[in-house]
Amino acid sequence: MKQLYGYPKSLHKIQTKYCGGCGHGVIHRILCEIIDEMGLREKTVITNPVGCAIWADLYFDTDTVQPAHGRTPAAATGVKRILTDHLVICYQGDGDMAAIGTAEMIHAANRAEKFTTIFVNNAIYGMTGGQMAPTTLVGQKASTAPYGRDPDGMGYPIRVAELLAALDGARYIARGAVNSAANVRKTKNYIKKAVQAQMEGKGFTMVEILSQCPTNWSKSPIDAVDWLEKNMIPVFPLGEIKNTLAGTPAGAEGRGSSPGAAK
Ligand SMILES: Cc1ncc(C[n+]2csc(CCOP(=O)(O)OP(=O)(O)O)c2C)c(N)n1
Ligand SMILES: [Mg+2]
Repeated sequence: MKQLYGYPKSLHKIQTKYCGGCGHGVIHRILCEIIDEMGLREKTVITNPVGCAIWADLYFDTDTVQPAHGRTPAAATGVKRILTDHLVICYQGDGDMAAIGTAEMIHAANRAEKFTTIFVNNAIYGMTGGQMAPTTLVGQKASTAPYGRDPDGMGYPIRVAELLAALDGARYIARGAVNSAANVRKTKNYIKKAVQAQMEGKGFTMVEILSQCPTNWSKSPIDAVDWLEKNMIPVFPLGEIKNTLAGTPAGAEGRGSSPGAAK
């Protein structure tokens, strides 16, 4: 009982600032459960994004860093390279990661930086009032796409997990969702695998998480979880997209102990 309904030690017991039905709070919770289960609270640094999770340091009872918009992978790189035995979590939204921070994310993954990215894909800029994000679905309305996203001129939703999986430095890439209890459990397992891989010194790890934003989707929390299931999952399929944790990283063959080879 205590395990189910108690508070993880790594999560501050404060009133949430997130809107009703928002997925960020659930994601914070499962991340904190993992940090507690692995006994890593005193060794964790979380780099917050600019976005709705900018207040993450209010919730996480761990060390945190607040970099500029999209620059969390650069900050996480610096922290992890100095504190090599620490768990470093790079927490980002879709605007933060896949728009303004595209360069940082791609190069951090390509350099096989040994931190774990939690990428919260709610298909919208939540904090700033519902502008179109790189992950907004075709036809989905946003304040900057009032008639829906039209690929002619606005492009297509970016599948970040698949994009990063193409890079040799990325060792573990998975996509989960927090729209149902079953998906929350699976997502927690993905994060746990990524965290374990990081603590074993493997290369870049990322879990993309499809997450509800009822406020900016103009939906009730119940309708939002249904909408995610019916509309987002077909575009962003769930599961492990890449897992080279057991074997030799693709592209690393023959490079021996070259500093470029992802471990
Ligand atoms: C340099 C800079 N440009 C723009 C902004 C405005 N801004 C704040 S949050 C945000 C987008 C956040 O969206 P996302 O990363 O998807 O996070 P969410 O709120 O949806 O969780 C933007 C554009 C900013 N704070 N700094
Ligand atoms: Mg977003």
